Amino acid sequence: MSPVFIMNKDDLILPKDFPQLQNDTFLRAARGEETQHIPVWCMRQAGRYLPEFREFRAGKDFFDTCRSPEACCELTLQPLRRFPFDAAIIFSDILVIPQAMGMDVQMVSGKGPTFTAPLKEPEDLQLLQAKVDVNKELGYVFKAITLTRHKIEGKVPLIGFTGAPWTLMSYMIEGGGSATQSKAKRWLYRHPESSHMLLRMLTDVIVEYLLGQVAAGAQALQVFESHAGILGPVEFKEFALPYLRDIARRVKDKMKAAGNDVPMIVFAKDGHYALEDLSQSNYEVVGLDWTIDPRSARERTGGKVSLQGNMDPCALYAPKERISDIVKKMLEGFSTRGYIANLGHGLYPDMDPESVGAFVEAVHTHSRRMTKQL
Ligand code: 1CP
Repeated sequence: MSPVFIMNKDDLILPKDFPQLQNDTFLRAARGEETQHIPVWCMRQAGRYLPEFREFRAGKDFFDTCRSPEACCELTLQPLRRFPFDAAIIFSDILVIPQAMGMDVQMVSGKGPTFTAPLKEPEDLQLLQAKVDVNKELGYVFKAITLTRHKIEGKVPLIGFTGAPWTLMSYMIEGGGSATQSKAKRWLYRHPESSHMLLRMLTDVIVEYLLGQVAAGAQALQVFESHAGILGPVEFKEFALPYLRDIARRVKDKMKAAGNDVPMIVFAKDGHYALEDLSQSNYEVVGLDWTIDPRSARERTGGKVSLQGNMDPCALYAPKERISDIVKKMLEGFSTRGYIANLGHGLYPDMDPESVGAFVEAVHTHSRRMTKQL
């Protein structure tokens, strides 16, 4: 395993003595190497479907929790105590970046993330912090990653993450969740130059943020373009893809120079129209939502990348035996090499933890059988 380094303020590279990794299945699959079983994790595996999560979070402000390294570490570890996941994802949120750029975001119960003053006009960009000192503003995430890397005791790799520029831009303009994203899309059509300016600002912060996460101990990175589906192929090519590519290229260049090149995953939800482009964007892994057929995803990506996904999260409402059948079909569709099992999006709060256990077990059991047959 390659050693992990941390850069201090003067860019000196110091080794960090994390516990030895015991299960590298996820990292091997991300790089397209052979594995004895298919690795599995779930988006939102740290979440409200777990009673211990609800109990821990009760009465605490969401972003206060995000700012506490100890709380993030505990919430990241909770799902690992229950299920034999092959990777963990650091507990945090994509909206910490708009906060770092100076915007006020609150998590309102029953409503979700809410910006007190969303961006209204291009002039509002001047109110944003263009040069963000990520160590100062987001150092709490880096501390959470370093702490969790130690506390995870090398059981599985730890994934760091970020929101992608378009997805973050849409929240910053909409001021929260939205079905149509019409305020944000209005900018794309009415103010294309300012849109690009904002997307470039976000890209610069994201690159530094991801490098900081790797320096802190993240062993893989996932970029969430959760609002890809609201764009069409033309807008995606202009306002999302170039920034996703720029992020991967810049982060990869710097990681290689530092001798610690971790795999990167791009997850563009509902972006099936962009699958070919995404598979040629410098990411080792393309994450898929459930609207894509596994076999056609393999064909369209031409074996160039590993794939991750993509069971419909709602399939977890099915009886356990049915979950096992659905998983088996999915694994056969992707085949065992260069594949990481996951859901096509996050777990919902009303899901039964036992069904999540059945999902993980089905992936491990079926894939062990499949790899033995090869
Ligand atoms: O109080 C709570 O617990 C609120 C629920 C919750 C949780 C558990 C939110 C609010 N964020 C999170 C944690 C979170 N967010 C993680 C943790 C790690 C894990 O997955 O286990 C991650 C990776 C995210 C990323 C995130 N936040 C995304 C990208 C993934 C996706 O869902 O597409 C997005 C879009 C957000 C914004 C957000 N944060 C929370 C909510 C409810 C939302 C969506 C709001 C909306 O658009 O309606």
